[in-house]
Amino acid sequence: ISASATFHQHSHAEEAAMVHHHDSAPTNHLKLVDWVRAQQALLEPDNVHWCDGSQEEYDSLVGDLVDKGIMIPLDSKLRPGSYLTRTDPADVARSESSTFICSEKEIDSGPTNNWVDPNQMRSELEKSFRGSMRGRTMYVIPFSMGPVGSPLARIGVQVTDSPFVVVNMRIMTRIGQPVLDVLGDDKEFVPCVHSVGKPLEPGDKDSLWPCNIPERKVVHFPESREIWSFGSGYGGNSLLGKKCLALRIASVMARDEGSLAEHMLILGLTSPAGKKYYIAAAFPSACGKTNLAMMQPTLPGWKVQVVGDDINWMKFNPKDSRLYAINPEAGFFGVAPGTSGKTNPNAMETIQKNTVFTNVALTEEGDVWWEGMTKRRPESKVVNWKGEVWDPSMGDKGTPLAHPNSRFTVSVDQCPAKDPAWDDPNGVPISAIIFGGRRETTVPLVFQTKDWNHGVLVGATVASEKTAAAEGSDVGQLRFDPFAMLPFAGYNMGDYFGHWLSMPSRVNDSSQLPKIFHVNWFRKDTNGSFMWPGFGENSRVLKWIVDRLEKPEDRELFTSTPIGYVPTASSLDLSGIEKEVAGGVMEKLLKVDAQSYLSEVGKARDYFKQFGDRFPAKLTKELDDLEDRLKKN
Ligand code: GTP
Ligand code: SPV
Ligand code: MN
Repeated sequence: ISASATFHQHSHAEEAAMVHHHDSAPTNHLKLVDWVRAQQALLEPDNVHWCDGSQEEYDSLVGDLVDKGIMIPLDSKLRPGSYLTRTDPADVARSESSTFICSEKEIDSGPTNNWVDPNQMRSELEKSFRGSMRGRTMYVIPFSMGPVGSPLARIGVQVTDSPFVVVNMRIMTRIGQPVLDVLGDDKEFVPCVHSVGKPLEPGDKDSLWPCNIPERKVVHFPESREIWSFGSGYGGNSLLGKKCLALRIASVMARDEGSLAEHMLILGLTSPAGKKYYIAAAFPSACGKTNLAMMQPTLPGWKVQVVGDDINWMKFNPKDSRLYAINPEAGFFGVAPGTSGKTNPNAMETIQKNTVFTNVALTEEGDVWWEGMTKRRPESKVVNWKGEVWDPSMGDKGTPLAHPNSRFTVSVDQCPAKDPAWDDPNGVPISAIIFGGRRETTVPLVFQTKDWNHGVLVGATVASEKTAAAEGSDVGQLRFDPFAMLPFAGYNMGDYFGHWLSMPSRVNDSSQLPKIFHVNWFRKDTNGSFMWPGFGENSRVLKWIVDRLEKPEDRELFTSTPIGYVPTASSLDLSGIEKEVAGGVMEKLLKVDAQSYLSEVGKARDYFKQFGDRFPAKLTKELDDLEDRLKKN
């Protein structure tokens, strides 16, 4: 770790305090021990607790949180080992406006990230963090992103003053002693500092969800590979292994190493003939990754198994030129609303026990409820996500009982559809990459790109209607979200496009490159209803993708259009849903309207201007070629 990991110079009094604080660190890693001591001196916690990751430790933390009323136990028969937590109503989603990439040069953070000069940011952090853990315990969480000891895994160490964060980190990542063992005496780790930002002075009463919204900031130093998060306890802002390390910092590491760190699910797809394919897919937040990764296909004979539902690290193997992927996480932090036995039965089974729910509603029976879990609201009293009682006589009024970004935290291990190779330390070979977003109009159900570079253009032009996964009043508005990485790329997005374009030059046999597709489950009709049934029915699209992989020469399967290869009406297996998509629905879902697409090209051109000379010329050429094809159409 660079010296900058400890921006704080110790005073004599603090040095003395450190000597007296002879906490027994369960490691001989001197840099780690030093770093923890430095954080202790800065943050001034009452105690330091090194997490061993054991069940006893988990149970004891949960016990305390239950005693304090922070975690509400659910009915032990209906939902054993499960809890509900309500956050502060102002701390319910990722806060993109307070997320920073503090590279040494502003240009390296790029136009799509917030940037503050690192020196200035360090002094702001110093002000916020100094003494911020007073009256609290500092937990030290060694964690591995990826199977412990895997050549593809990376290690982080997070200090936090939130026991709730420790509980969630234990579900979402691999933590504790086994990680310290791999770290040995001198292996590298990413230092992660998190504080809810609410020190307690003697006599202060703690709140159920301490946070500090006015001073909230989630800060990344890409060169020294550090993460500092202040003032929020919400998932993506506080579980620092997830978006902060596994995407923002890991994307920078991947750039430097020639690999990829992506906001993608990974699924294993088995055809009726028994052939298995691994597929990765990037959709923006709350646009269907968890649902696709856990899908129960409605097409007979097909099977989907989940490797990961949110983050994907990929690297080419020089031996076979194939792209191998691991899921760096060990849990799901999934969107609750819309999850039901009909839409996602595998998720429903996964969250039957040992699950932490955040900001969902609580029923009279002591179970959870959210919009879309059942067709109608419960027949009896419910406590909504804010802790207010609602009863059926009060009617619907359009205010949801669960927050639209309410979530469940649960381990992958509990998922009945987990892939046998989900935690294979060597990863799984990817055959296809899918991009997608929420698009009411214009974008067809599915198309295949012409080649890798065209695929990169399609990734770079992903646009999606905003969801509740990020704060803001602009839910539903269309925004560009390149590669679904807009909030997660840790460096200049123009360079990121260039990195993707460089992939073919990294393999000996470019015929092994994954094929690139784009999907859209979210087309709407004039009444505002979804035109495509989605969820398990998306297996029909996966089948077409496999057909394209297996029979690239089969002319019956596709029409060549300016935007790429679109299925012919007869090449999609619609058996059983013919009625649902009758009356011209399929024609609309598969139509490529050159005029609408030309307007997309214009918007993309404007959007790309901000990248200036960091924008790859190859991608400009791809865009020009697309425009030519559309004009000739
Ligand atoms: P993050 O965890 O935020 O990255 O989200 P995600 O991409 O994993 O999205 P998720 O699968 O949780 O889905 C988000 C919302 O979209 C849920 O309310 C789903 O019910 C809904 N959804 C997912 N797939 C489909 C689909 O095929 N059709 C429709 N209409 N809705 C879908
Ligand atoms: C997302 O917003 O893409 C999530 C949830 O997966 S969070 O971990 O909060 O970022
Ligand atoms: Mn996500």
